[in-house]
Amino acid sequence: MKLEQVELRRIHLPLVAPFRASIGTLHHRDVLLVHVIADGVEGWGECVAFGEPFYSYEYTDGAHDVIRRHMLPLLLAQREVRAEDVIGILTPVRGHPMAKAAVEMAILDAELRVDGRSFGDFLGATRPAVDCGVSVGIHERVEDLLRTVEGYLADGYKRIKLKIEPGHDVEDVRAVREAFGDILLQVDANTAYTRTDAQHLAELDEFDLLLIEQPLPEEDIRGHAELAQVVRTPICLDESITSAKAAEDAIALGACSIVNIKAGRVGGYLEARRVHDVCAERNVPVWCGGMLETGLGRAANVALAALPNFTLPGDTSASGRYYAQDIVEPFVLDGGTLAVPTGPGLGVSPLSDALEQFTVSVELCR
Ligand code: OSB
Ligand code: MG
Repeated sequence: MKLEQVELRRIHLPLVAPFRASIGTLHHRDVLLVHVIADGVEGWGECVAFGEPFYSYEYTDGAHDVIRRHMLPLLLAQREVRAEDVIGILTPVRGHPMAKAAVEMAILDAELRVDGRSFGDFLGATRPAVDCGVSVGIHERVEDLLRTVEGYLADGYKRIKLKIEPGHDVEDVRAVREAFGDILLQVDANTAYTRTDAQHLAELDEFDLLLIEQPLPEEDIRGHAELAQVVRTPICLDESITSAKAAEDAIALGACSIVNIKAGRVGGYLEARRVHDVCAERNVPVWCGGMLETGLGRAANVALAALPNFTLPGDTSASGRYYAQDIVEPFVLDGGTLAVPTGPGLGVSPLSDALEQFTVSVELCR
């Protein structure tokens, strides 16, 4: 398709409650949306980078700048652009996977709308709905943590993930395990530990967690492999898995036995599908991570999570877990699951009133 026009729209969405992880606390999402017009149809992409570079080096202003100054000129110069060619066209730009993923997502959405095909169908979804988990931020007081978890279990979430960091780990997990019994439970450290914490992390083994996510720094593949020899809880990588190749290597080195897939982190939904395939070939289960997306990114994530090797519930929570008002029709939990959209492309479109309400700026590029 021929890219006719690209709009870079910034929105500011307040969260229903602050979300605290070892890397910092979020109070709102400062999101960049990529809105393309091509062959007379629209396409939407969501950049998952946060306002501050605390989870990844990418952050919203940086992604906006690199897309505007370095990516769009390459794409707008093409006579024809296909979604599967976007990453190749953008190879002169090093890194910036989240920015690239947002651009690819918008073009893929437009392309699929032209073809009348859904994201789920295109990616290879094999289920009409996906099991949902929820990621629970660090709470200063255990009583408050238990009240939050209780609420999510009442909502129907099928698995609880607790954010942990030194000082908020073993006792928090013990309290949740004691209060709620045999629930599916896992933890995410967002790189908060070091190799010398191996014995401490082994104290989590008694709680039969599904997995411990990204305990060590993202570069420390060898450290994770060594840790896997000391702890019995399966190690899952998030930040370290930047591509299908990285997943292949981490698995071969024994650094993880489960993988969290986030399309933004690996440079798009096409690469995310390759990560899924690499893991499936090696019998490594995957699950769909989240970046507190709006309903646009959520639609694509739910489609991805419907692929066959997504055998663990994902961080694909309902819109209401994040936002009082989403920018598309809200995703609502049904028996602990979210339905995979079936309409063309993402199968959802922004609600113009909500979009305008939260828009901070709009920039037109052509
Ligand atoms: O590591 O998965 C993560 C939120 C912010 C930064 C990093 C992470 C998270 C989550 C939330 O765990 C997942 C979600 O509900 O979207
Ligand atoms: Mg994580």
